[in-house]
Amino acid sequence: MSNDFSKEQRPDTPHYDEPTGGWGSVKGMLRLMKKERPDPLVAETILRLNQPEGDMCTACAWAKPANPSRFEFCENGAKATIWDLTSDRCTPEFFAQHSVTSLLEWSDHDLEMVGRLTHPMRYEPNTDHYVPCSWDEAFDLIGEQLQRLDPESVVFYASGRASLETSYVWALFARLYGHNNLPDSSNMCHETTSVGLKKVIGSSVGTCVLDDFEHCDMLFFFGQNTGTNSPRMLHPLQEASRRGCKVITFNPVRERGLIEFANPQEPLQMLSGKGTPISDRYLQVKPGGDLAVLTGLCKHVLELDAIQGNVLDEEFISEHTHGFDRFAACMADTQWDAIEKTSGISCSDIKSVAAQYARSSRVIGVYGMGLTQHVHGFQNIAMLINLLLLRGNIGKRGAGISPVRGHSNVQGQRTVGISEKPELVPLKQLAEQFDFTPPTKTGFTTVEAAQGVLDGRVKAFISLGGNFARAIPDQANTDAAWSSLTLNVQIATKLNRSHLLVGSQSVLLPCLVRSEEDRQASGTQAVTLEDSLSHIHGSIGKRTPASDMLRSELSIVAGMAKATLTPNARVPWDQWVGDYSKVREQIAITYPEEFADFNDRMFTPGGFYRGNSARRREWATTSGKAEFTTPTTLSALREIPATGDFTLITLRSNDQFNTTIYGFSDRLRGLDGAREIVMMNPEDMQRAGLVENQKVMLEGLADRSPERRVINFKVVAYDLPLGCVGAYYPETNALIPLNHHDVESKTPAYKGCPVRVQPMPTDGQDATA
Ligand SMILES: Nc1nc2c(c(=O)[nH]1)N[C@H]1C(S)=C(S)[C@@H](COP(=O)(O)OP(=O)(O)OC[C@H]3O[C@@H](n4cnc5c(=O)[nH]c(N)nc54)[C@H](O)[C@@H]3O)O[C@H]1N2
Ligand SMILES: Nc1nc2c(c(=O)[nH]1)N[C@H]1C(S)=C(S)[C@@H](COP(=O)(O)OP(=O)(O)OC[C@H]3O[C@@H](n4cnc5c(=O)[nH]c(N)nc54)[C@H](O)[C@@H]3O)O[C@H]1N2
Ligand SMILES: [Mo]
Repeated sequence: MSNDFSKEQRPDTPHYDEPTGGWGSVKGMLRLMKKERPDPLVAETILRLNQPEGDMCTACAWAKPANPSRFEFCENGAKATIWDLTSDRCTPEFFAQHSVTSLLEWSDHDLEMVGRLTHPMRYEPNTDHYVPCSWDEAFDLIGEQLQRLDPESVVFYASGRASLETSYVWALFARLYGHNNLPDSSNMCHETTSVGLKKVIGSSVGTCVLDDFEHCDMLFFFGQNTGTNSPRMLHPLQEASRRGCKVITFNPVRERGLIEFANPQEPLQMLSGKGTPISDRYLQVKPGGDLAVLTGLCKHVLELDAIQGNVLDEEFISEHTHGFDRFAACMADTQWDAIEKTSGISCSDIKSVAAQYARSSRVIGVYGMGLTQHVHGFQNIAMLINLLLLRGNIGKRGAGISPVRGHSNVQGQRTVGISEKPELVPLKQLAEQFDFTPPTKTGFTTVEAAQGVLDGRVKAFISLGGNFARAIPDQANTDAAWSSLTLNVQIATKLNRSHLLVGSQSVLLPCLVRSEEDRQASGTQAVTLEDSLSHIHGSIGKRTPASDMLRSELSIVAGMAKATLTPNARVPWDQWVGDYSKVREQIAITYPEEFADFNDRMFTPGGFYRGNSARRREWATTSGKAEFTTPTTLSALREIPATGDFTLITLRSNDQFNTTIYGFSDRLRGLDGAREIVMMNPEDMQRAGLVENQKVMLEGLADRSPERRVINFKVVAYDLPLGCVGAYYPETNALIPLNHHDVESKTPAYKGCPVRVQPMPTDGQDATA
């Protein structure tokens, strides 16, 4: 199935006709305000979001421009802030009322709705309740346990929000203690990027900056849902579209944000309700079919060059790349019928996009989870790079590769040392700087950490934010294994399921959020983070903390480290907690190229750029050149399901931030009220004998031993390619086995899981999961 902008959404399926942004987004914010009754000063905080010397949004990682608009925030940034600054509290009294076992029955939404955690809590196995404890008690307990354990049996997981300062001391603590088990939420999203781009262009992050978005004449969007997941990016897209830049989108779902956007900051658009069209072509590729599309695009670019000449940037190819001949031969050998069949896009559509590409001189390739979360995610990214390399679209103004990162500091966490891959970290420098011998053994990725919990190799799990147990694949099977942990420590803001999967000892440590004032010995502290376009920004919180007992993430990490490690004069934890600029000094020593004069530059409007070798056309790859990669398959899926079965893509709604569920309205997809739904093409429904609202169970087929099922999901007719079903994450994570991941980077293949959809036996009454 393919369609371009002129084709409307299938009329027989639910959809949303309004542009993204507009009044709908204002209503979305107001609804949450009513529910959370946040700190009355929340409006002031929202207005400071992403402003120079303001508060850097905790939602997505999109760039913060040097000249921000008066309102440099979006619906989701505002929602994240309201969620953080709620007036509800999750207190010791709450925990006295509810046992841990009873809380396990609560939904993700209801757990977080209890409110902000207020006190450090320790699990009491005899009563099955969390009970309050002092910070010293918590740190002593953690230190005592960690000293007893083999460091290699301990995992330090980080969700991508914590600041550069906290992340740096977190990774240092792990290495001083003796392991590289530093998985990060990035292992579940853009690890494919970190591994893939590093291999093919020698830089693990994107090459674009905001200026490129102002000068490109064509933009590709592969599997990234801008309207929901990085809405502020719609501003440069709107500008680009108005300039006449062509936007071509490949996505199985017609996402509103990539179709039309009404800027809430433009009164005319708000009054007329008419937005700016974003995508010139919108092609509903089959899941995993991007590899075939990209093969078709490259093939036709090569064909056009053979016919009319001057299409390839031959000078760039010969001077800067390696592997062209083999790659070009493979493209020539691939047949169009296989490309059409695997992608679901017609040869003529692919050829016309390729012709547009051949006419454009500055092209950016943007992508998200639709490329990274696949078994052949690496090849997806390598193929997009191949397409860009053919016309020299890396390292020139207005061109490049632009992965859109997830959490607000996920990219930065990797930059300052949170990595399970020791070869990416300047261990020699750390050894000198802190006078110790850093561990050199490769640590666990996210799936290896989860596997370690399952098979008992992991004895202690320390979590800097996040909701690991709910975010990983194979949730139902892994849940049971957590109880065999010796220690589960969770640094968090709100209660979630990962806190309830208690081990012999479990500790819940409540921390400040970024918008709260962080007062330490030397006064109010600022923190820093890195955005998707590799710019570093300072951020200062001003709100009164949710409780007097809260501590900053940095001081919690330092507290645990002090209780665990033997003292080291080079690591003055108390001084660092008292004044974060001292940590930034250490970061600048470890990473002089990126962070020289860190303290002086941290409030540069628009952030300071940490540089990128590929952008300078210096290729830190094995061959010293940018690599053309010859693909080995046309589909990013491990297998195309047999007739009658489906490929499941797991989706985020417009009313969630990962496992944080704000509400039940997926407005931009025209869906409302429920999350346990499965979206299906009406023709597929008919063939399977299913009707709208029918209750079904989904069985994961990637590995059927043990059986992986979810039950009582409701069928919703939706405009999807044939053979593809969509359902929300994390409700369907139980269907995906841990070993179903990108071959190279181990990023879970959350966008390509084979499933069977079957009616519930008797409307759900007798089924067991
Ligand atoms: N509001 C909000 N913002 C967020 C988040 C959130 O949950 N809520 N999460 C944050 C995080 S951590 C991340 S990593 C990012 C994620 O942001 P995105 O990268 O946008 O990730 P997803 O929404 O999971 O999926 C993106 C798109 O991929 C499409 N897709 C699925 N399979 C395929 C495929 O095979 N090919 C193609 N071409 N497309 C496909 C889906 O239809 C969807 O539109 O967003 C961040 N921002
Ligand atoms: N099926 C499927 N699974 C997926 C995905 C998918 O697309 N499909 N996406 C994957 C991706 S891209 C990601 S990034 C992961 C997300 O995985 P995680 O990053 O582990 O999960 P989050 O839902 O972002 O974590 C939410 C929790 O973080 C805590 N928190 C919030 N703010 C703060 C803070 O400032 N400090 C601290 N210490 N804690 C805080 C709160 O307690 C909250 O409950 O999920 C992955 N799982
Ligand atoms: Mo992510």
